[in-house]
Amino acid sequence: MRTQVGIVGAGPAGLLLSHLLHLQGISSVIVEARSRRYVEERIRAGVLEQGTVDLLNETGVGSRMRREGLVHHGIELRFGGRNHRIDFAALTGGHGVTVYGQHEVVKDLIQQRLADGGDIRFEAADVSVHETDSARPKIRFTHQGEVQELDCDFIAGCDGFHGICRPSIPPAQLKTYDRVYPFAWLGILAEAPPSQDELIYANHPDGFALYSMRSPQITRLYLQCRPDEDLAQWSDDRIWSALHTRLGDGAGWRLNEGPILQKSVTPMRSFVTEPMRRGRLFLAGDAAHIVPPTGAKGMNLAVHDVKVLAAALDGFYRKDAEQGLELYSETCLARIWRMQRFSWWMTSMLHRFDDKSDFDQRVQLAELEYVTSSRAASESLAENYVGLMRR
Ligand code: RFL
Ligand code: PHB
Repeated sequence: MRTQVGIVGAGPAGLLLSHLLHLQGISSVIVEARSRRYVEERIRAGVLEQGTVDLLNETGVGSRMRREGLVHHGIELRFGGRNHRIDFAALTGGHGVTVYGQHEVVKDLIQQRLADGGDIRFEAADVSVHETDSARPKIRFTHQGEVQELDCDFIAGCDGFHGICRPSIPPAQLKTYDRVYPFAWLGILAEAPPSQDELIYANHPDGFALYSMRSPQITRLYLQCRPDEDLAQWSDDRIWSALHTRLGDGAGWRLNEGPILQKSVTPMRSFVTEPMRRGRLFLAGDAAHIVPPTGAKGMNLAVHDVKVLAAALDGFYRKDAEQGLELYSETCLARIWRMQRFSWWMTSMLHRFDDKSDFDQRVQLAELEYVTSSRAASESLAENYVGLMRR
């Protein structure tokens, strides 16, 4: 089997890359470990920057997002029992974000790839990459009981943080930066109509909480918990009680309850690999970097990576120019580090750190006071959240 670009992973990065390449007349095959159903139902991110929304619209995969996505022009920060709105529209010249689940983006992309005759091998086992330093790298995998070998010009490692592409690069060739936070998020999806239109990020003495949503019928909520938290210890009642306490504004704000459809625990880390390339293997998305979800940046960064990679591959095939490929890692890393800083900062400002002193905790509150009372400070939060990249 032969293709121009072999893609490992059918998450947002792999699927969007395959779609962009198709529009440029470049062939690709996606090799995915999980089933179609599994990737379409995997609940993760929910907030799309305008740049992500624009790219999906411009490339013809935005029609359901335009109908069902919820456009938000601000968020609320709650701390000290009070509520403060950060008005993105006023602070960024009218910009906002769109709340539309990552799994919905994944569904839309899979549907479009298949309608365009795209080749996605779901449930591939024993996936491995070979000869990535040569001009003919290969992906080997087992599909429907048969061992397959895919000859490629390039391989895109879009296989997430636990994939096989990054570990295929000798560790001495990479520099990694890693920070593991001493907490995790317990996330639930509830069949309850959202209690209000905008997201709420709450810093409470018991720990962080986040109120979000997926649709007019579904609420998405998170609670800071221990990294080794045992979900069995969290009955539905305990979860609702903690959410009411942490999200309360002291002025009668009500959180709507409903049946809990899903519970999960997500560890929190910041991680970057440099460079994002080895020979003809290019890493994109979570395969190369992870941010804690507090800044809502992970999927948006994955989208940016593959936009840059698709343009670089276009330059290679149409103009025989390698410059874009050579600059790929550097171009992506400039944005990644900026969003790493923002995600780390939001995480540090909003969570409870058990190992921090009383002094540190007062400084954290002072930071929240500053962000919500100074126009310069709220503008900084707003422009990073909506994803503006002024240089
Ligand atoms: P993915 O989505 O992990 O996809 C990787 C794909 O590769 C497959 N795979 C393999 N395939 C073949 N062979 C192997 N050996 C393989 N190993 C793995 C996997 O099955 C999978 O299909 O990576 P990608 O495409 O880079 O996308 C990244 C995003 O998923 C991630 O950054 C976001 O979900 C992060 N994130 C958020 N990002 C945002 O932009 N906005 C948000 O609001 C936001 N909230 C979140 C988040 C992530 C969260 N969790 C659960 C980590 C909230 C949470 C709770
Ligand atoms: C979500 O809706 O899942 C979500 C929203 C904002 C975040 C993280 C996750 O910062």
